[in-house]
Amino acid sequence: MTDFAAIAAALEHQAIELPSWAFGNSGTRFKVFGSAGTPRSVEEKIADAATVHRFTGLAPTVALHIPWDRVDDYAALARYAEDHGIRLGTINSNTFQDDDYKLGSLSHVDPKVRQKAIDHHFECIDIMGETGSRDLKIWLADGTNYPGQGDLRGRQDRLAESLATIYERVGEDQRLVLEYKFFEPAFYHTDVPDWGTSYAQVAALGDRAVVCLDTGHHAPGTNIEFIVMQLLRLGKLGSFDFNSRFYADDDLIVGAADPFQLFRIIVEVVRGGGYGPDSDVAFMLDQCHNIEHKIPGQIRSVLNVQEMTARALLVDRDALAAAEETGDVLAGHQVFMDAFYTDVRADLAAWREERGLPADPMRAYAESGYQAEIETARVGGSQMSWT
Ligand code: PSV
Ligand code: MN
Ligand code: MN
Repeated sequence: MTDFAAIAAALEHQAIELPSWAFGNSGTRFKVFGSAGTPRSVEEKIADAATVHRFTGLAPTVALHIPWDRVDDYAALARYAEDHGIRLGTINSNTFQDDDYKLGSLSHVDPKVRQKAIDHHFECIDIMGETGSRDLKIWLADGTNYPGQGDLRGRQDRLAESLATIYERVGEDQRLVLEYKFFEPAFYHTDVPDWGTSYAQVAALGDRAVVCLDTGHHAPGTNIEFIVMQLLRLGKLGSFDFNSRFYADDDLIVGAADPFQLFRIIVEVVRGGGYGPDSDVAFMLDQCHNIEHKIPGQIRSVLNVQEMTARALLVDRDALAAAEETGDVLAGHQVFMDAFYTDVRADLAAWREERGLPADPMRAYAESGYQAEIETARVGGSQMSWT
């Protein structure tokens, strides 16, 4: 039995949620580039997400963002997704594109603004009831640009109160997932800047409140796998937003900037029980960019996650433990690096073929004609964009 054969079955459990916003036009603060074939409706975004799943078998759910993906009938939307072979997943709230939230949302000094933001989350929870979604994901743009602009402690207290009000509505089988980000759009301080703050806030709420770790939301040089270990240890790692970054929140293709970091992160996920049928840790992408085609960009990302998962599963745990126990620094390091350097691409291609999937999903997509089809069909109407 080859090493790969020993881990092949474990790969069956992999499911990576796609963000609906990855399929709309996106850009930078300088420009949003339009591109041919961009969805004009939520349904077209879902059809594109389903296409990623069809070619990879890795992305059975798609996350929605409200109000970008607001529709009249969510049950019908859920059926539409199912007809296309996928399901609706996490519901993301949005309190960063309304003038009322200029100085904050859930932490705002004005109770009327806080209530508006809370009501928006109630709407999201209602939607979750209709779509059958488990997770409400909250990322807040709340923060300040200047020392003296806001009372840091007061903002934290108001945030806690707002979150508690939202949490009361979260169903027994649902979760509140709080994402952190160290800066941007606020530049002096962010109200949920780091895993510790997110942890402190969700720990005060209860068992069904957990942390979302977006790999792009840390200062350069941060040891992200340590955070993964700690959150798993504390039972509070709810989900990942995978992407990669060279500088800040770049939202680039997963594993493009630092494949070794992705490996180290997934090694800790596996080590901490965050991978497999018994784990509640949700793998998601938060990758959207403006220069590559959206669908193959997502295909590339989910394949990169799968490839790194396979390599992480290949770590010889017994040999590693023995080396760690005996203080054999170089042996431990070698075990780790042997797994990282194992080329699993041919094995994964065979694994896919055995399951009726294309051996090379990137190529299969390129040859499928889907891109040309949507570029021809999707003319007129207004293309959807991130902002
Ligand atoms: C903003 O930084 C952000 O990229 C967060 O990572 C969210 O997950 C995403 O937007 C969607 O709201
Ligand atoms: Mn994110
Ligand atoms: Mn982000």
